[in-house]
Amino acid sequence: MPRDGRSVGERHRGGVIKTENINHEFLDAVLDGSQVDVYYHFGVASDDPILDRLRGVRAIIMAGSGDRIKEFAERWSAMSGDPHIVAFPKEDRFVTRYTGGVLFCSHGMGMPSASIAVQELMRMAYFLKRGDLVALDDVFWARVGTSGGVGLPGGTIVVSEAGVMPDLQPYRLMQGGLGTYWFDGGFPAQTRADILAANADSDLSIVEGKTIATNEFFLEQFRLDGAIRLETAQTKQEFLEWLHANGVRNIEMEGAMLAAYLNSWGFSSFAMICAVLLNRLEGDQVTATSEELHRFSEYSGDVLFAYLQQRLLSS
Ligand code: R2B
Ligand code: URA
Repeated sequence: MPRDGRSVGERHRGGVIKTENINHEFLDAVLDGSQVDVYYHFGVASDDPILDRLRGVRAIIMAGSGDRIKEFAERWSAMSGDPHIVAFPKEDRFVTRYTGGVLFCSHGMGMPSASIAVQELMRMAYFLKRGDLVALDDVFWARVGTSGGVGLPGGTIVVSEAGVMPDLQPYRLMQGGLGTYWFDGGFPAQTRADILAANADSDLSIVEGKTIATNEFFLEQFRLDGAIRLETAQTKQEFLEWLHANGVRNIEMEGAMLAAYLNSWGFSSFAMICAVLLNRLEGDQVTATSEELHRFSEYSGDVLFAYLQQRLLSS
């Protein structure tokens, strides 16, 4: 993986797990039993019998809130006809449910929290699939979330084509003296096309576009209603218009990292589906009623479940 590349999506080849980016030293020791992997934030470990019930996992679905995860699991249990819902005992960090071949997990808010969930879930997926890269690549990953729209009204659904940082560059990490490690922020085009096709009959407004992931809800999203204010109405407007002109359609707080980490292993099928809560060109405060917010968030669930149904239940 280059340390100096910056393309978004260019390196996404799809269909080929990149073994060189898998931490084989650690994860293969877990497979041969010489090492137990403690998925600390989920409160389970690789020698815990509960994980045997998850071996058939075919999709890993993440959302910010634990309540959402519980609702999703109930809905999928009914749709898939699997009456059993497995819950991990620890819920103070992330809420997890497994039913009908789908693992639903909350990830909290922001990339620091979500990166912990994603890394532990990738380790768990490798373990559950016993290091079989073909089986591993057959797992579909998604984040279903909320976002601020850039020129889009509340209720619009954005299927992300790339997850980038507020400077429109992909996610990257500082590596001490080694410089900056750049990731690929693209979301696989085929998965996006399949999601749109599964929702072809939907009345919802579903668009594709780039998504900005920020490390801050107020300042990095150029809000004027934070406790601290760095922008003017004019600089905010210029920023949002610059984003829009560059193909950005929504702003949230996890997508750039999610795409980066899943691309680093080369997963071929993953997506981010976000409901827009407000049009940021028209304001900063989320003023939608709780009924509207619930409805918007159901829309993103509808888009996800139409795809899951087609992918997992129709064959
Ligand atoms: C969307 O909404 C949350 C902030 O309100 C954050 O987790 C995100 O990405
Ligand atoms: N989530 C965000 O990160 N930003 C918004 O404006 C709305 C939801």
